[in-house]
Amino acid sequence: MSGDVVSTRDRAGALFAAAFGEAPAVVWAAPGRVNLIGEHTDYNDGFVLPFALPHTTVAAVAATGTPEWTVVSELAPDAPVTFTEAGLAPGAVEGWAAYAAGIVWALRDAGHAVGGARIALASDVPIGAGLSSSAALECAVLGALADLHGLDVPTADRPALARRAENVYVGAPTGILDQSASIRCAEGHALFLDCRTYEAEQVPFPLADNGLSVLIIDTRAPHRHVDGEYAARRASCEEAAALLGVPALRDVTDLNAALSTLDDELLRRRVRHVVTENTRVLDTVASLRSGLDPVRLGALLSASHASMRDDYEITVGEVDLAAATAEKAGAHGARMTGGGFGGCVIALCETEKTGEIGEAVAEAFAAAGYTAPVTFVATPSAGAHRLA
Ligand code: GAF
Repeated sequence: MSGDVVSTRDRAGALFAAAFGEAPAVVWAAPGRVNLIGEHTDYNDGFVLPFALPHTTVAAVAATGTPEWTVVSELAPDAPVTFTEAGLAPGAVEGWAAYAAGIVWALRDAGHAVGGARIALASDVPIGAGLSSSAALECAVLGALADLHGLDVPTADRPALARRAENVYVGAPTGILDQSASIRCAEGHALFLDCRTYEAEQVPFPLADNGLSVLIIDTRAPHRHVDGEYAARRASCEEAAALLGVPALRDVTDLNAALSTLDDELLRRRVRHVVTENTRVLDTVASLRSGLDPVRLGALLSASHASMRDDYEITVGEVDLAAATAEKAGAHGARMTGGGFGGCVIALCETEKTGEIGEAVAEAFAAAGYTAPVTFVATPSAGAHRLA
């Protein structure tokens, strides 16, 4: 995982030239993300606090004169996927190319006259690790096509448009977190987002100035039943909100009263996670606004992990072991990031301890018979932007 945007850009350009025999007209990059805190709160109209990774997906594009789109990826350089207007019915294109087709569909559905295009994709965002590789792809293609065809798509509208591609075209019932992070994050900052109003604040996150690092531990745990479990969590939240008579769980103001209203123990646990997680996001933002207190932030991260493990039940053995081992080895706090059921853990560490903490996790994984994890340090990076 290099995070090297120049080489990703070069690879996208070379792939474009090899596939289409010309140079691209426009090139965009969009990053993956980690969510510092605020998990499964987005679809409850709540709060999230992601930051962008230095790892990006790059989309190199050029126009065609006909309403036809051809997408090629370095994952399958010899198997470009072509679709016409007929292929723009949601679900018509499947696999990785669906995320690009979904963007064309969503743009056209929103009334934008997107002409045909050739698109080449290269990426160094780890795939299937819960770091939003799909949102990075969507947001890179969106930026590139908007510039290529001179479309007036305000930046503030882009996350919702990309989310529609994922929800309606691809059919994944996600919230607004990933696309917002990929488009709206700023270097050196975390993005405090209100997922109801889409109001956002760039919160300074001066890790290096404080001798701190966020270590990302990709547990490489295979995602298990992800789609069904994610949809089930959403359904539980909607059911609980209806029983409580509120538009969304974000509107629960008295947790104890809400818990005593609900008979179902499972719904109580789900509600407790969402409500306390929203509070943890607000506490994290309040804390960061007055400087970076690693002990306070670490405690919030660890409390978030416990809530995901015990109340929301979205962790697996690998992520629990990674978080617990990182803490034991000296991290200020650690939590799973992203949708769950595998994926990555983030650990807030003194920079000089990142190596030993990573090694401790690797040793614990070996002892448990788990696949070796991959660790790297991520600095809060820029949101989607044009490269050429
Ligand atoms: C996934 C989804 F895509 C996001 O919308 C969000 O719900 C996240 O899981 C959990 O916080 O990344």
